[in-house]
Amino acid sequence: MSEFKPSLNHVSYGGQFEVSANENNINNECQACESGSSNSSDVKSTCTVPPDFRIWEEVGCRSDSKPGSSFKFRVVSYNVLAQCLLEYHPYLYTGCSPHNLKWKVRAPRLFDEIVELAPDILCLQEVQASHLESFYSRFEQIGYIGIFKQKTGQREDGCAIYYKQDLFEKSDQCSVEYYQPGLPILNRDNIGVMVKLVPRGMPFLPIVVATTHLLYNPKRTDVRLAQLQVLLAELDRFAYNCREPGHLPIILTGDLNSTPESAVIQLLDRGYVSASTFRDSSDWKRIGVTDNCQHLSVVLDRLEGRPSCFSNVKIYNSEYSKDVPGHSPSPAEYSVMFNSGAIGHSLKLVSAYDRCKPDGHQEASTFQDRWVTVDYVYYSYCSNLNLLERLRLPTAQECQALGSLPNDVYASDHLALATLFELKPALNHL
Ligand code: KL2
Repeated sequence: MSEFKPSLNHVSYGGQFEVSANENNINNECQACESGSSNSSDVKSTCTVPPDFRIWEEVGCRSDSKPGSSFKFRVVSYNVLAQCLLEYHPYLYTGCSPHNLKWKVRAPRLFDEIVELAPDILCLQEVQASHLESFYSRFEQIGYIGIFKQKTGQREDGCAIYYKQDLFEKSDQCSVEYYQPGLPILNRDNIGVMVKLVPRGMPFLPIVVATTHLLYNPKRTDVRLAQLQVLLAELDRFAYNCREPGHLPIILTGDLNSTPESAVIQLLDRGYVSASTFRDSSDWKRIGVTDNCQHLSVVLDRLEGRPSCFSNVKIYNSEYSKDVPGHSPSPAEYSVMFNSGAIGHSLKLVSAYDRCKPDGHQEASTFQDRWVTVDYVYYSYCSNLNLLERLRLPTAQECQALGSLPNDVYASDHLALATLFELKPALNHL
């Protein structure tokens, strides 16, 4: 697809960073830093982060694999706060030291924060397109390959996925535009991006990694749910393994701008949500996306044993829209698939984070009127993929110690999510 930027690995880094040791320090101890305010008085940091604020915690079952028989990799998802958005909404950051808001200060801190997390796959939201060459190419210089998809319309930021070149080979990629002309519920410029990665040394077990940044407007859960529906339909198609029918292991990350109790998260967690008030079925018939978050053409092709990679996908600007003669089902004939009053999906996803600690305290990844979780890592609940560890998220209460984000420890207004996965060969590949 034309808007899909080419791989960034050939873009040379041309940015300049004035990195002082102070700016570079991302340890959990806050340093006093100089205020950039006009009176240039020294402002002592108000952020006192406890040492166990963000520790790696073991999750569920430990690896029972023999050494060498499984593949372990880290996935990070991070909304890095586009500088242009920070500057469009300065009223959101009045509690921050002006020094901590400068891109010149935030960029090297973001870099160090991410390097410290050592992701093998890095999913980013709010990547400013104009910073790709001057900043993000630094990741290519240290061994990552990146793909980037800019939001549509006049939006200056987008989502990117970087992966370690020595660990993975990309076999396919796909971007998803949620904007669908003539559909009021899909009239916003958000996007998603996904990539099929083959671990080197485990070529028989590709994984699909997707990331997205859904609409912010707190009143428009209906739009976010519709955006997710389109993303899930594309994931269902993209992650399907025609050779061994079923989906490849999926890792879906992003800033969903949705709290755990929202309809968006209910759909992901439970696999269905009641949605009669959110839908106009004629819109969905027009783009051929069913109540089960699948392309109608893909469903019918699979039922009839045709490879769904050639299905006649109807969404606007799909990289996979194909005009396949004779393969164009009429949604009118399948009304029942668009009028059930509920939305479901069959991808069997589970969240890497619990959102609620065992003692009942809620986790938080950002501040939106209150400390809340809006960032997620989901993964396929399947025998091949295991979650081993995650970087602990603080509780909303613990976040009080952060003051306002970005601060002198965390360079964005979100906290990064970080996970360690293990991929094991299926029984028939042992
Ligand atoms: O919530 V965000 O920040 O994931 O951290 O996603 C959006 C918001 C991002 C992209 O649209 O820009 C921020 N008030 C507060 N924040 C806003 C607003 C707004 N009116 N509009 C956009 N954003």
